[in-house]
This record gives sequence, C-alpha cells and structure tokens, in this order.
Amino acid sequence: MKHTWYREGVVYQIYPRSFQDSNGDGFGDLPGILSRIPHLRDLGVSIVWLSPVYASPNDDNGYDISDYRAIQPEFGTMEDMKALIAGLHQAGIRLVMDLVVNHTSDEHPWFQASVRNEPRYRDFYHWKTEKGNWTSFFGGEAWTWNPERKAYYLHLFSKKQPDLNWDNPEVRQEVKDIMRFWLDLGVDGFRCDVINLIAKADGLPNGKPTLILQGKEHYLNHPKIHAYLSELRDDVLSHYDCFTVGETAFVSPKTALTYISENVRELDMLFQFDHMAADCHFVKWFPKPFRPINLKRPLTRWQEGLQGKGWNSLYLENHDQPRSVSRFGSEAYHKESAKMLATMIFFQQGTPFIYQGQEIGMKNADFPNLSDYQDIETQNMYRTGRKLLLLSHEQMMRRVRRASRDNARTPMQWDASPNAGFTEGKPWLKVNPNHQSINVAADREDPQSILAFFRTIIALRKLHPVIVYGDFTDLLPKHRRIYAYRRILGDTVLTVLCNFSAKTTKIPRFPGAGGGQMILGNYPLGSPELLRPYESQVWMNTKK
Ligand code: TEU
Ligand code: CA
Repeated sequence: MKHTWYREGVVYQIYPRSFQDSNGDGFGDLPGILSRIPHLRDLGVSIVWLSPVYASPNDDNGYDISDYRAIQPEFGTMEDMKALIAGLHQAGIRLVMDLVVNHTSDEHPWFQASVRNEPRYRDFYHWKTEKGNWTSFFGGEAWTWNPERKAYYLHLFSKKQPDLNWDNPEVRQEVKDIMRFWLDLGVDGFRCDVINLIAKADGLPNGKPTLILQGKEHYLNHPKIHAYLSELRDDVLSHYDCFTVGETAFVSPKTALTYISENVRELDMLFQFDHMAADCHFVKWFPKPFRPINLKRPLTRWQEGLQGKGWNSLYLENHDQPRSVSRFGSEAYHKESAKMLATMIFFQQGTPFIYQGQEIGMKNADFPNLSDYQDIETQNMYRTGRKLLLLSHEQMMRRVRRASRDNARTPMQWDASPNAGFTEGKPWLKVNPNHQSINVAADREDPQSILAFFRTIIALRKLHPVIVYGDFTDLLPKHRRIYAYRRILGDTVLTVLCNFSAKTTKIPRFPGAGGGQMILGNYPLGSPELLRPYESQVWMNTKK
C-alpha cells in the first residue's frame, strides 16, 4: 500500500460535550479541548476526530445541524475553533471534522424554506404526498407529516433530522461549499456521517416488510452514490492534502472496495460494523451472549478482504457504542482485558481510532433508571420496545443498560475529584462513580497502567512499519478463546496472541510458531507455551 500520513497515524475521537468543560456550565467545550492537548501529545496520537461542534438544537447532540459554518455557543466561538486548529497543528496533530450531510436539522433555514415551498429549496429534501412505509434508525416511522407544506418528509433518524435530497445539484453545491469552508480554515479531513445512506431510489418506493430498517433496500449503498462521492472528490477533496473516513453500516468488504479501492478513492477508508454484532443480532437492541469467535471472524474477513486493495479503519469504540471492556473484556481482569483488546485491534492492518476514555479502560455507565439516560436513540428505542415488541420495563431496562449510547458519553474521567475533573459545575450527564479509581491522573502515576500501555502501542507503531503495513494472516481461525495472527513485512514477522478468556490456555502449535523477541505483553514475562487470563503477547522475529 502507498505510504500516507493517515495510514501511519493514530486517530483520537473527541466527543466534545463530554471531554472537558472550561467554564463550569457542565458542557465540554473547545477551550476545554485546547487545555487538554498535552494529554493527546503524551499519548502520541497524530490526528483528532472531533464530533460535531456546529450550531444545533441538539435533538441528537449536534448530529442535527442548523448552521454548518457556525459554532454551537455552548462549545465556544469561531475564534476558539481557530485557536484549537492552531494549537493542535502546533502540537503536530491534525484535525478531522464530522461532516453530517445525509440530513440537516429541521431548524436549518433550508428546511424552513422548503416547508414554505420556496422555489430554490422546494426539492432540497424528500417530500411525498402519500406516507411511505420506511422506518427510522432510531425506531418508529421515517416519514412525518408537515402541516404547512401539507406533505410527508423523510427522516432516516429523528423527526428533527430531515434527509437532504442529493439528486438536487444545488444541494451538492452547498455541501461542497461547506467542505471548502472548513478545509480552507485548515482542517485536514472529514469523518462522513452515515455517508452510504445519502442516495435514495427514484420515487422513494415502499420497502419490503421487515423488523429492522424497513426500506433499506432503497437507500443502502444505492448505485447513484458513486456519482455523488466522485463529484465531491473531483471538485473538492482532490485539491487538498486531506483524508476522509466514511461511516458505513451494512457494507461487505466487496462493497467497501467500490468506495475505497486505490483506483476509486471516493473515500480513503470506512467504518464497517460487522464486528460490532459480536454480542447482538444485527443491531445492539437485540442482544446475544458475546463469543470471541464472533469478533474474530468479521475482523479477519475484513483484513483478508481489503488486503492489498484497500485500507481498514481499526476501532472498538465510538460515541454510539457501549464501552469495549464492558462488552468484550472482563470485570475481574479489567486492566488485563483492556490491554489485550487494544493489542488485538491495533496490531491489525489499518488506521487505529481511539475513543476518548478507552485509553484508561472506561466502562459502561450502566445507569439503573431510564431518566438517567438522555440519548434520543435510547429513549425512542425504549418506547418502541415497550410498544412494538411488548417487552416489560425490566426487560427493556436490561437492554438499555447494555446498549445505550450514553454508556460511552459519560464525562471523561480525568481525576478522582467529585466531577472527575470534567467540570466545576453540574455535568450534563452523570459522571461514572468508578472515576475514583479509573482516571487519567491515577494512570499517569502508574507505569503498568492502561494509559501507559496505549502510549507504548502508539510508540511501537511509529518504530516498526510492519505494524502499519505488514500483511495479515489469521493463525487460528477456529480457536474459541485465542485470537492469533501474523503480520509480515519484508523479512520482519510479527506474531500477535490474545486470550479472550479467564482460563489459562495452552498455545496450540501452528506452522512456524514461537521464537524471536517479545516486544509487548500485558503480563510481566510472557511464556510462549501458554496464555494466562486475558493475556496478550506480541512477538517479533526475522525470517531466515
Ligand atoms: O450514526 C449512524 C448510525 O448508524 C447510528 O444511528 C447507529 O445505528 C446507532 O447510533 C447505534 O446505536 C451516526 C452518528 O454516529 C450518530 O451519533 C448519529 O446519531 C447518527 O449518525 C445520525 O446523524
Ligand atoms: Ca462549557
């Protein structure tokens, strides 16, 4: 693969609302992020992805934008934004913004003009006089009646997130202008929100009856999308030194290559979700017990599927997913399993994405009361589950505690003080009580901490190109507890061994096993014979 900064880099995702408050109002903000650049520099990350900070009525915490060129006052001002870009760049860190253009807020002036039927804006959104049968990602119907325009409009997410009509060239022109605005301000790329949903089938036909996302066959990876994305690439992206990562649920490696292969490059990489179904049926609101094989299998499939043809993104967490150590790790082996999971994912081929708090092993919020959760998806899914699936309050609360997006949105745990060092005021969402032991300050004191381990992984990645560019082979695809894989670049061989269980497990013999030097492990003195509970080892070897 061609060598580029975004392939070699490590990305850190910031959810601004929950990262650092600077003025005591209980909401994280841009000056707060600026003040935490030393943390990012110490960790060694080279790119920040910032979740939306644009003007928004906050129906979906900023993923409903009412002005793409303004900063939400809670987060600060445009001057704060410029200072953050400069501060990050000075620290050698690039900045990637969230680009949310499948939909706007219903309070965006375009939507309001469309409601009034103003000629330029009439077709900016999807309108129908008869109600369609598509359902929303957040539960419930995707078509809502607007009494003023006397028509139904499409919203794949909340009612307050109407979908833009990408068939309209003026919409695409507006999006390109927004992209240029931010690139000219100095940002280094975009994380493109739900980008594989933007193209909808002509006439918006009704969908086949189904429980999950009725209508999806009419918009998921619709063929028209390639024309739209190559237009953005040719007219905007190709003129800047930047990169894009598309958020694309429901893609296979084969479909992925239609977006990211070297000769297409509509996007530089994408987020796939197959491994996020390791503990659920399809979507996390239908839970099933976690089995390591269900995490290994999709990850290996993606490694093999893109090998030599496209570039993977590597992640276990983001602001929509419960905490990985709570899902795939262990309470009893908190530290060991957090480190093992980091080893498992970040030694694969691709660009690593760390979500704030993952570097100290933050756990799920697991709040007991529905009223503790603010997330719109959580609240809608609770209602949908009670009404449509006829589940009891207790049954639904079990799902909420496990699946809610607020599990990942509790304030960043900086220290052991009452609000975890996040705010002097009242935090917008409760701080996890475990911040007394799980926090950045404690980890900084401890050379064996999860934080120190992340720092080491990032440093190793800078030292050994095999971690970035090496070829991948799964060594034990059928093993139920151990994930073992190999990376090879030139004559350097890396062997990664991860135990996903609390049982000490003998390492089976595989061709060319063992030997070399252990460059990383989450226990002192690893043995090449066996793996202790949640143990991980990385061995480096030279081919003879
Ligand atoms: O998420 C898209 C998406 O597919 C999610 O709605 C996902 O199904 C859900 O969060 C799983 O819990 C993106 C953003 O990451 C998310 O925060 C936004 O709410 C959504 O788009 C709408 O913009
Ligand atoms: Ca604030």
